[in-house]
Amino acid sequence: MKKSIKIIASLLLATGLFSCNNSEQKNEGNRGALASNAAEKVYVAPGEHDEFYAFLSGGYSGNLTVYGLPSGRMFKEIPVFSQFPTSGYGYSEETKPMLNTSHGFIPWDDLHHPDISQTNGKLDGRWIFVNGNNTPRIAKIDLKTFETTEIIEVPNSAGNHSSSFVTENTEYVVAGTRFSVPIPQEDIAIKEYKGKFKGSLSFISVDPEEGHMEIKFQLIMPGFDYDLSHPGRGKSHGWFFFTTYNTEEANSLLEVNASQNDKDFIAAVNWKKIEEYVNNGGGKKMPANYAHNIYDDKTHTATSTMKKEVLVVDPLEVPGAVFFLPTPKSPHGVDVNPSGDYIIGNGKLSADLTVHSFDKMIDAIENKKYDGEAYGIPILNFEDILAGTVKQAGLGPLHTEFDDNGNGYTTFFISSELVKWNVETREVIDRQPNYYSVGHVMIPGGNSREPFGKYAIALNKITKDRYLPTGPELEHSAQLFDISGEKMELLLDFPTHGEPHYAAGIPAEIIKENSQKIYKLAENENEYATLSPADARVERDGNKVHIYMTTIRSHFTPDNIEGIKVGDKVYFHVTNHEQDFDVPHGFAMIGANNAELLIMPGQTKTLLWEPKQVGVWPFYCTDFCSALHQEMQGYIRVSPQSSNIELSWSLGED
Ligand code: K7E
Ligand code: CUA
Repeated sequence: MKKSIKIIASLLLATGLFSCNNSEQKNEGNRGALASNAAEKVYVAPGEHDEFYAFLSGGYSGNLTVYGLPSGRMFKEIPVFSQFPTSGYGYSEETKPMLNTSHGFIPWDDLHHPDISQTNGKLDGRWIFVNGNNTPRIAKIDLKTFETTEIIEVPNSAGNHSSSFVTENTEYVVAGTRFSVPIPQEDIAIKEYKGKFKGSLSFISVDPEEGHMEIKFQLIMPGFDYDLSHPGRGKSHGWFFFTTYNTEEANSLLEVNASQNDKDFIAAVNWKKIEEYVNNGGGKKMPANYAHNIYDDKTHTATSTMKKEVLVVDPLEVPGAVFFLPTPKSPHGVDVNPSGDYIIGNGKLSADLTVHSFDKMIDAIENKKYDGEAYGIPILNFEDILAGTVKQAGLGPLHTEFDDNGNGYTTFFISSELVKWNVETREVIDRQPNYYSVGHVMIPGGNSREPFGKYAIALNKITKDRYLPTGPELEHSAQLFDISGEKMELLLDFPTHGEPHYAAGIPAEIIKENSQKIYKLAENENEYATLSPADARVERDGNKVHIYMTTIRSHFTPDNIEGIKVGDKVYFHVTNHEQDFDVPHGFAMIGANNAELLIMPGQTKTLLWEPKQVGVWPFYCTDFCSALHQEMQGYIRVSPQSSNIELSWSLGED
């Protein structure tokens, strides 16, 4: 019976039947006086600023987008895992190393979960961490410059989904395998999955000053699918919780075969205990191969280093560090409330929400209230750790976020609604439909000890008729709710870019004053910087030609260059001499096999061009920088390979 319910639910998920019902509910409660009230609440007058920043994951766009709340205005797309022609990220010579991996240059990923750095459980607004789901990586974005400054690849992992959440002092950012794999990788039959494939949970330490990431250790776990994770906080600080599905360890037809067990697990990891074990010499160094890419703000240049080993820990060697909490049914999100008392399992094939008690969990561990073990890891007895369930809250719970008044907000994908409930009493307080099929919900600070419970945004999977149609492909959609009252009030729909899974929000004042306006030219340490227009020049080194170029409104120095030959590799090292906020220059060269550059004031960037045809070829500035922007141009004369025309260039003095 239970089995068949699970299968029906999974069929619903697979076929998308649920969405038809939702279409009929549209535009409810959204008219007249109500609508003008809502409009006032989201209205940010021209020239005024929003109250919150919201960072939305871009899913398969590989990037992160920045919005304002409550207006829903998009401010920026920050390139992270994807090449981005708008700024030349991943195309310029300085930023190409950011996308290096053990598989070579990977210009894309699938970005799911942004999480902002914390100090004492509060958002500190220094960095935001995001995960690459496909080729397992974690990236760090500096919230001073809004630039990606570090990417670390995660070895022994596949489908880095339970990531990239931080502990309450940003001691660690974690990563967990969604797909278990042979560790180390080897050529074995897929049907040997059970018992042979393993999962890994990686704890990546973050330097408290500079933010540099290092893999401190990897826990090698049974071959389940580790779906999501969240840190303990307050009293449960020191623990980390990971959901699992496919505890059946099936290897095909997972939509049926991984839905057999009535309960899967939340893995509870006492990372402090393992940290101590590792600090005392525990664990085993294992050969590995993974990229660690760092962007330096002074040189404006990224470097990529291949790391050759990783420290792995067998959980059985650290008794008392890892336990399984049985949780119905194929839980997706695991969320910890602000006080750290409760661990919520969002069983995606269930109608109820499971709320585990941290105190009861500790008691069950101390008194060995076990219900068997899995690969030697104790399974705690379900009834002994359960605080209670939220009954019949909706269908298909995915994720829960919290406000600062003791309420949880859970998304229900199948019944397409956001449900507010009291964490202590587990009573449902309110429910609001989502248009359509909500995934995550985000409340600024909702994954910290101090949420800002004024707004929530629901991040929806299906858009259908919410906007003017744009052909078969529609952007996803977010819905902003006012959650300051007893009932949630829908204020605004706004389209998002890519597929937003999770998001992170923060009061604007925590970061806006620190936002950098320019790079100081005098501090530019780029190897190829030209700090004075008098030093602008062209140098040949075999078939490599280095052009040391400067820009200032509205001129390139040098502008006309002769003596370049077919087959040369021409490097344009462009230094922007502007020192005013918001005056970038662009640089584009006809026939370049990459993108333009957008060079910020005081910055140097390099474009590689390999001329293939004889002729005189123009370049120009791509950013409308002054009334004479159209005049910001120059020519390169390209001669045959055999020619002996001398290198020459004009400094534009005539
Ligand atoms: Cu639920 Cu990747 Cu967080 Cu999407 S995940 S919704
Ligand atoms: Cu410089 Cu347009």
